[in-house]
Amino acid sequence: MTGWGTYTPADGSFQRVRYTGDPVQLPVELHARENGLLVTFSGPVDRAVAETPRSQFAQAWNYRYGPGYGSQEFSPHHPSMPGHDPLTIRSVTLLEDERTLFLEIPDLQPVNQLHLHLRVDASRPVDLFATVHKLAAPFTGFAGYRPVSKVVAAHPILSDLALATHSKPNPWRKKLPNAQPITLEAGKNLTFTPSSFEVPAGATVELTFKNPDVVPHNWALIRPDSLPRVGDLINKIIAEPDAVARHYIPKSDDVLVYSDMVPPQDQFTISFQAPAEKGRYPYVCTFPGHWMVMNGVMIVK
Ligand SMILES: [Cu+2]
Repeated sequence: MTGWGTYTPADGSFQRVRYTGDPVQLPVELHARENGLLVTFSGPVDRAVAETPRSQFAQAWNYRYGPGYGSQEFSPHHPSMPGHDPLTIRSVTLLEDERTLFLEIPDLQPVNQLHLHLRVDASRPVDLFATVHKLAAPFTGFAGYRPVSKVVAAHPILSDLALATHSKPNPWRKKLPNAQPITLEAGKNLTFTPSSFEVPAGATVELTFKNPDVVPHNWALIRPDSLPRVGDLINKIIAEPDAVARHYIPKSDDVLVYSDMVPPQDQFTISFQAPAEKGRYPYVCTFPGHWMVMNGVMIVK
């Protein structure tokens, strides 16, 4: 048992496992469904312990594929940020076989690493580590099932590959002469500060978007009256493997100008020509889930 992954000074080996006759409680099956996880144990599960949601814990993280060995652990929800995402377990149901638990986790998505810490009786909790490649159809065989419309995210490996092969430099990241400087910030509770500003038609604008928040945001200018259309595309974008590489910018003619996704405590400057046509041009953060509240308006006068 020396070599890769250990620091033992001498050779050793694992000789024999003998069943002592003592009760064992081990997970023997795991199935990922769109609305949660089915976990089957080798022996009967204590309903009172297992069905208490606080007995159970689930978290997830992703790795970055790269030329170096090893990877930091990244938040699946905020792909560029190190960290784990805890998963909310809405309910726990012990099925009729008294050995299978359904953990209802509406936010479950494909992830490189899923960690479950489960208590199913008075013995020691069980830790399970799995890679979730695909989600099967929702599990409906429990009281309280309610259908949810859900967009299943692209596999994290495909998103990583797209980052390495599809990333393009931002087309507006350049200096233009005689630009009117404008500074915007991500405010509290998914807002832009200011929530509107004016520019003369056709003016050259140098816009700096600052992000003092704790999650990533971006800034995208879109055509007048296109917010619902663009929002609909943003809602579906996590299913596209190159969404992260595209900074969550939807593929649409309605999007006129945009910044890259700006990590917390960072900023991004772009220069562009304001539209020649007067009007109210919405701007929006296209990070999934933000657009409905995180928007403002650039008034072209
Ligand atoms: Cu945002």
